[in-house]
Amino acid sequence: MRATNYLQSADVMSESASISARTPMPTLCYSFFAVVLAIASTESAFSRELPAFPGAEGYGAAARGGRGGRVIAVTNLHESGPGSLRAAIEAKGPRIVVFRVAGTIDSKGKRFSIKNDNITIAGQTAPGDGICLKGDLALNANDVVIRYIRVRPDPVSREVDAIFGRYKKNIILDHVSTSWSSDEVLSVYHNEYVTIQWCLISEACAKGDSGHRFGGIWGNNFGTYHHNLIAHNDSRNPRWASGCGYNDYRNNVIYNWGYESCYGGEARQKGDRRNPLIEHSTINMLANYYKPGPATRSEVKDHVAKPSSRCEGDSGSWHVARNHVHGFPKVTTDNWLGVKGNRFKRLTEPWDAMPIKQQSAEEAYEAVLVHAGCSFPNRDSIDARIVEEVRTGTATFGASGIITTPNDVGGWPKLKSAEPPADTDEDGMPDDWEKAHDLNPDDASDATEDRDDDGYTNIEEYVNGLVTDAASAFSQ
Ligand SMILES: [Ca+2]
Ligand SMILES: [Ca+2]
Ligand SMILES: [Ca+2]
Ligand SMILES: [Ca+2]
Repeated sequence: MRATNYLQSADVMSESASISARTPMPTLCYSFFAVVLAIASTESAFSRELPAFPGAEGYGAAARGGRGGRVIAVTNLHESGPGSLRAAIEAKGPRIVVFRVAGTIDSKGKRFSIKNDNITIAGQTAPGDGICLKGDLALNANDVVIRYIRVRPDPVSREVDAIFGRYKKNIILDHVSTSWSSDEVLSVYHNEYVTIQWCLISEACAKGDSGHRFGGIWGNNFGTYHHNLIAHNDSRNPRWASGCGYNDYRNNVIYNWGYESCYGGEARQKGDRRNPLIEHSTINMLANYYKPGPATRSEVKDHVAKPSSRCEGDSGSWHVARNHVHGFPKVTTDNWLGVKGNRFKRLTEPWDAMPIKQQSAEEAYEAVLVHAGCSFPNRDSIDARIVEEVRTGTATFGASGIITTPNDVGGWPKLKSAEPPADTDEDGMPDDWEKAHDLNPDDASDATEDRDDDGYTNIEEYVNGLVTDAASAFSQ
């Protein structure tokens, strides 16, 4: 099923084409149409059909991010001010954020909030050990592309989700590591056209001694979630939002949930503010890998999901198949045995979602453990430990892996910085890379040009080329 906004340009074009075919027109008018068609076609290729980056998959993949906008370099780790991440985030207009420094950026308890549309945050450009935000990040904008950062807030200051976003569209999160919230770790729901891929969602903390140690609320009308690792959270792994629309969840790894794996997915949201309302939840959960751990209560170890409804007619529609439930061969063979309760409608076939490069649950388990999270240039000690715990079926800290504060696991790891590559004209592309690609290291205007006319601007080619396309890595 294709989303309507992918089709707008095509619809306009076919309408124009049929008018021009039916109606004899003077040459001048025809040329005008040809130009309009050419522009419409370029616009379509540039903004909607081109993936945000090679390896971007699913409904958020067409997010434009900061393409064509200015390059803003983060040059220090300050909480705010010139050269800070906050200044880059709060800037207006399309922008591609690159990093000339690595380390932990302490927000001093003040939320990082993206309020202006069209931003790409290219964490993979950071030298050394890369970037960690010690603070929470809100996505209050459209066309957002975020790659290769860590978001680990201090949950003591107030109730926080590491990443939160609602009511927007065209968002893709790729290789982002999140942890240590006091509500959910990563909650992105009631948006449209969203992909969350190759992210690591772990170690929800508590507000005080008890409370919400939750993975996330997910569910966006046309949402894709694949190859994420969700580990060491009590529940909401994830919680599907009420009235979440069409969602496709594949090839994720879920480890060491506490008292519930996944639930939710009611048809309607109470007090829904969206217009038009979305009054269904239609959910595919395919080829995911469930591995209960030491914190997983015995009565929920075989739970793939426990769908919710609040009243008659409030059930969502679920298709659940080909998931592997570690230690439960019967549930692995017949996944419906792991879908608990009766508050759902069973879909015998998945809804027709945009395809991804799909693997079996067992293959996805291996790929996720290698690639998920902020794995370039290397994982930090938090993610490295969590991946090892998943692999060995263990937990090191807290109550069998369920923790209360970041102090339980040693807090924010030290991230080494390093000298960034020389970039004389400060356009985000290093001198050496520019020379190797016939660009001008003394002219910043070439960053937004497209030397090979493939739709990706030169600066995008530089930032995309730094990292492996994880999907291609396993499909070759
Ligand atoms: Ca929340
Ligand atoms: Ca340059
Ligand atoms: Ca240049
Ligand atoms: Ca190009």
